Amino acid sequence: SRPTLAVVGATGAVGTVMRDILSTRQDVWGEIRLVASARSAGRRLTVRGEEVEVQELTADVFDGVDVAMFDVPDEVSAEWAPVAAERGVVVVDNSGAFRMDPDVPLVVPEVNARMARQRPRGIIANPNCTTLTMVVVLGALHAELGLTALHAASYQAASGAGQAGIDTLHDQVNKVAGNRELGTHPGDVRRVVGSELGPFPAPLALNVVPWAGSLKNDGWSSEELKIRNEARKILDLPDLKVSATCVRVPVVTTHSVVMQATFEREVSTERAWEILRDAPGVVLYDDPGRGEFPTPADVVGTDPTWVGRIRRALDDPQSLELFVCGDNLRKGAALNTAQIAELLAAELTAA
Ligand code: 11C
Repeated sequence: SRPTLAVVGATGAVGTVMRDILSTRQDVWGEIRLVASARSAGRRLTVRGEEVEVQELTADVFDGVDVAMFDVPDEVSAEWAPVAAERGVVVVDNSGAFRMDPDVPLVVPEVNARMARQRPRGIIANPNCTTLTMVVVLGALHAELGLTALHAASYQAASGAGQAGIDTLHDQVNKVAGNRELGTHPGDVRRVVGSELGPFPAPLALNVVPWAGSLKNDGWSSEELKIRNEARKILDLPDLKVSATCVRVPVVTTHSVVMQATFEREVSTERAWEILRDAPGVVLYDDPGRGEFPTPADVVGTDPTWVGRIRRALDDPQSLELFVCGDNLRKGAALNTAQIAELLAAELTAA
């Protein structure tokens, strides 16, 4: 019989995209159970065209469940993923709680699907959305060329900060819309936006904010360290040189990243095109003469990572410059989680 799936955190920004993905991908599931906090329990939500009542997150909700996808805050995953795992459920967790645990694989099916089979804690982690925006392209290039260093600058969408991020950006855009003066100086959005900054440390409408996550040692943000640690683990390159700067931009959904990737040997733009044209999960869209390069407006709502603006560095024949875009709620979160869960469903059905 088909495995039973629980979706924990079914009502958030990622949970909503998850229900859409489960309704449109090939259906490998028997029962799908929707689970959320007590506040949302009892709501009726649609998945696969059917209304399902949301159940409260309790230990008993996992009875009879084979696979559970978690999209909840770190502390909720830290508490509840082991509860589910103890009941024999395989958990695919999208929080940061377990990603760097050596007994928890961090899986991106296009790059390291085989790691999903080694899960001593019964938990598989899903990477951060900014890591996911980069790593499918990096994985394909690394397999052929040997990656030695990565410099990255992100242009992250508001929805990376969840529904509160989306709402804050829309509210601020409403405030600045049509207001060409914007205070004494043209573009002085802070005066118009006021103090309602939501989850961001500065106004986001008509602005860019070089910050995501929390402050860690020596001025690094948690998001920048996640990129480094997670890329190293997924690519199985524990000593990879990585430095990143994470920036929030006034885009609703789809993260973009500028990457400078350095390899063991000389590279060419043509070789990179050749590799990326055939890479699973990647769309090569790179013809600036015809205005062809990815932008969030084109990429939002799609599954692959899009890559363009590929150039060999003028001063280093071993380095490439690239621009990638990926829908942070799809491949960056719900889709990758669903892909991992599908690997498990195939394993369970074959057993
Ligand atoms: C953001 N990438 O855009 C973050 C959100 O570790 O899963 C996801 C945080 C995480 O704000």
